[in-house]
Amino acid sequence: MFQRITPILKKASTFVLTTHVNPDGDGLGSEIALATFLKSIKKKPRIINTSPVPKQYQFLNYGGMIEQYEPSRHDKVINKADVIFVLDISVSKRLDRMQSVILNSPAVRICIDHHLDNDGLAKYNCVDEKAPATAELIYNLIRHLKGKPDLKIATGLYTALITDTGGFRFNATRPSTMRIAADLLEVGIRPNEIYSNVFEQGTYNTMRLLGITLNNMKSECQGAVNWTFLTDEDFKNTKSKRSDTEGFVDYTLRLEKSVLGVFFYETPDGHTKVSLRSKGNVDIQAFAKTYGGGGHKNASGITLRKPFKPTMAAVLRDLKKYFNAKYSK
Ligand SMILES: [Mn+2]
Repeated sequence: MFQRITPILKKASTFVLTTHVNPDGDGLGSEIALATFLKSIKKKPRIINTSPVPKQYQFLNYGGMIEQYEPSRHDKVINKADVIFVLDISVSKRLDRMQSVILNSPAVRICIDHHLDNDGLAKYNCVDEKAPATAELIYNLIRHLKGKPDLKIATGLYTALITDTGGFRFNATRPSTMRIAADLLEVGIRPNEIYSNVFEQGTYNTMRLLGITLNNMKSECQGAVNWTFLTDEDFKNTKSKRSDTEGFVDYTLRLEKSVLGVFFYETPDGHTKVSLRSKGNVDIQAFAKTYGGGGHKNASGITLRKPFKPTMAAVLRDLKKYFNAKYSK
């Protein structure tokens, strides 16, 4: 997979790395790891993202290496880059505000990703949809280029692995994931510190918001489908941000019979965001696709520019129909 891009990388000197809107541990950890490696081989990488770095990932932002996109500051950089790496996505709309400048840049675009959808945004695609995290591919690329992870690289990759595998508990976790993690431990990372940086940064307000989320939970289809929601008012009352809800959707799968969980929230402009999770063979990516969303078989998302309450009701109605037709005995 990396054979074709190796000569391009060797020749190039300036790089732009980016990831999806509302970046997660995998997107950010992969960026930091790859940029740090590129610097070590005397290349000039810049990390430019459409969204800011969430608080719990600030520890990865060494020396403010991760920049937030501002057209006046970055359009030139993006247009002059030799190579643009798009990490952890292969659909251009998830580049959000950066979509047009990236698609119009003469740079060679390379996607490194593990998602199923691909709209041909890049000339070169290093995509392994069986990989549990983009970081696994970044690790393999660094190894392919005869690099060795240092502490920074290892911290980025380990953060990416534990966030995208849910602490190595998701089904996509495979032997190679554990071998990579073992190698990163040998570099000297501290797993407890990384875990604490990512998962133990809650605030009193986030806990109140989680309380509302749990209180709103409804169980349907004999307990197989569980869903919950947060309105704009809930965010205002708890002085919380949308990014504070990371991981909330996972609670919908914690009920004993639950195989499909949904978390809805109202966006600041009154629209609808849907996060879907499932267990085993329940494919929620296929459902998300019918609404223009995407992701993985067991973890997908949909954004709908439509008013919250009626849209939530419509999605739920269709989801129950979908579930009953395909999975109920
Ligand atoms: Mn990922």
